[in-house]
Amino acid sequence: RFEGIPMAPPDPILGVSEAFRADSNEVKLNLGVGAYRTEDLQPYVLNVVKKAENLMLERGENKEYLPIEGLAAFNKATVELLLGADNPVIKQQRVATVQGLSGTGSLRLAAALIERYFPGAKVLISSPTWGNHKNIFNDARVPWSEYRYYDPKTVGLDFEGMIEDIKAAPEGSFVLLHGCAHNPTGIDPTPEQWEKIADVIQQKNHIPFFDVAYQGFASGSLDEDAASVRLFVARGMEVLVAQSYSKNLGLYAERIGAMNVVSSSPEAAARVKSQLKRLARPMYSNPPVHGARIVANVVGDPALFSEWKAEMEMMAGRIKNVRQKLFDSISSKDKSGKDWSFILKQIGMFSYTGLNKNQSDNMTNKWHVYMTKDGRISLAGLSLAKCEYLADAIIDSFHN
Ligand code: PLP
Ligand code: TYF
Repeated sequence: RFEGIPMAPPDPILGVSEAFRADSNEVKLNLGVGAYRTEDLQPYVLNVVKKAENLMLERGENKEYLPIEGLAAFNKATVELLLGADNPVIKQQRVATVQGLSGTGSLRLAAALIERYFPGAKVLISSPTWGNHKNIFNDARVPWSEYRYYDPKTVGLDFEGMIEDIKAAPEGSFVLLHGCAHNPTGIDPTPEQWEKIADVIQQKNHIPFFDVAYQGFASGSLDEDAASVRLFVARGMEVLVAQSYSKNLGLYAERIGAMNVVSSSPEAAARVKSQLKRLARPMYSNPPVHGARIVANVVGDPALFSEWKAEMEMMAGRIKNVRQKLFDSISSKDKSGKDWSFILKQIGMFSYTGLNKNQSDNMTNKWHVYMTKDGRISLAGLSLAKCEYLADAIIDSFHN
């Protein structure tokens, strides 16, 4: 009976927003969830999204069910955006693409595929990683273990550790990689390091599994941010790629993304696609249409597409500006001699501050700065005007 069901713990990231809403102090700052805000700290709907929605209204598009695999125009646009329109694997029909329920749903679908067709295979995930990765594989009953990624001593990548752990994993494991703007650390491998990662993955017959949640948000360039994925695909490898449009098109609540499986032949791709559809059907039957149409319209229209790129650069640029201002504020205020340059080295939406749990608690309890307990702050939720205040809070908490 229901009386026996225990209370579930809150989500470590989305739970932060709940705590933020409950705080009545005016100085409060929500740096928990990775969601873009304007300089006035308001949510932002991209102009290209509004334009695409107007077009859709004018056309009077209907609300009939989509096929299980999603909107054809979206699936074409999304794989071309990821791999480049002239990528040979697309022409060779070696990619199985299905629309998914954003990044999370797409990852979950791939996890179900792994559980069904690679029983016992392990997924290697970075330590640390986005909190939901472990939940996704746990719920899909896919075993996972961690590879070293972040080195607190250098506040950088533990590249040697990463390579050793990938080498030591059982042959044929799946290696989950963040395509760009690693969440939560903001630290990505260099192009040379990506080559070496691809080398060991190939040697060990592992399967690379990319999570691409920030294409266009790391460098401001869609192509540059997909370079890691394209490098693996260019080697002829089989690759899994989950995509999300939550961040780069600001479509968080529309739940739009895709799962792409680059296979060794068109026949294998067709079979994989049929199985992805079979897995989707009893879970959610077919995906929502609204976000898919927005993406298809924006990517499919040259004028909207270039406007989107400009808006993405604007968003990425605003985050870079607050990153610089935060660094300037902290370095001028802090007299301890601590090296804060890691703030500038990290990329994407987040800064991984190195604040421990107690220090993070001090940020929230004393300063009303809401953030995750791993020391991550979302710079997308920070304004230039609040950098000085945040610098005071961080310095106080560090030397606390
Ligand atoms: N993967 C990573 C690394 C993320 O940071 C996120 C959050 O944006 C996601 C996946 C999935 O988010 P969504 O389900 O909103 O696409
Ligand atoms: O890391 C983040 O903040 C984003 C948003 O269950 C997010 O990826 C956080 C938690 C979650 C889903 C999305």
